[in-house]
Amino acid sequence: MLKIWGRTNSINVQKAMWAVGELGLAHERIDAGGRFGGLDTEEFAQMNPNRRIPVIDDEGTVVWESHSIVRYLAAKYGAGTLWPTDPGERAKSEMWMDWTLADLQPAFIGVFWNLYRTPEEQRNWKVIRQGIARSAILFKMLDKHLEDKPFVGGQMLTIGDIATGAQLYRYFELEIDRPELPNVEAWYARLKEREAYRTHVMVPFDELKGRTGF
Ligand SMILES: N[C@@H](CCC(=O)N[C@@H](CS)C(=O)NCC(=O)O)C(=O)O
Repeated sequence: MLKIWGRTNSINVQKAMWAVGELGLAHERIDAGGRFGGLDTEEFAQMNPNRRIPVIDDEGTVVWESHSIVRYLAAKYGAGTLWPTDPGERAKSEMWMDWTLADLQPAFIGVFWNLYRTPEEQRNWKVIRQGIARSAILFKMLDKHLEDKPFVGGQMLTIGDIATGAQLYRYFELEIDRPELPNVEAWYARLKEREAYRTHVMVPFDELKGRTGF
């Protein structure tokens, strides 16, 4: 059976679990990372030398890096749905996945870590302000992209939505300034209609407040 290692309040684990949920895959999730620990064992390093979650083992195929996991699961179990089979069509989603990894997530992570996970007296306000401003620019760009389509890759939910849409819950939950994002908000409302999104992404993260240890 498919096994997934990772705590439920990790955004990168959430992407893997959202894909598992959308694809309706039988699985076993094993708590790891954060207060559960387990990343410093030799067995874990054998699976992921980078010692991070998520990691999956699908009947002997081990994959780490959340976007690689989403791609693997979608390619294997979601051809024609999460995984557009035409390379050109799929590229429309893959661009946004890679953009999320390279631009959006790094911009917002500084805000989340400094504003939420760092104790108040240690917060770096320069990083917070810069991250909020950069996230606003990037979300405005995404908003423009979503002007004429319901999902990131076009008419259907795909791997692109999973990578990018996983960011929304925290972005909209934190008390920060945000620009007007009517199309992103409409997309967020569409994602919230999905059971797999509500179950695996809209996970309370209060346990992480003031915790920089992991
Ligand atoms: N680029 C990696 C990042 C993985 C990562 O940083 N995972 C974090 C959780 S979001 C982690 O393992 N933290 C250590 C811990 O939870 O103990 C991915 O997308 O999978």
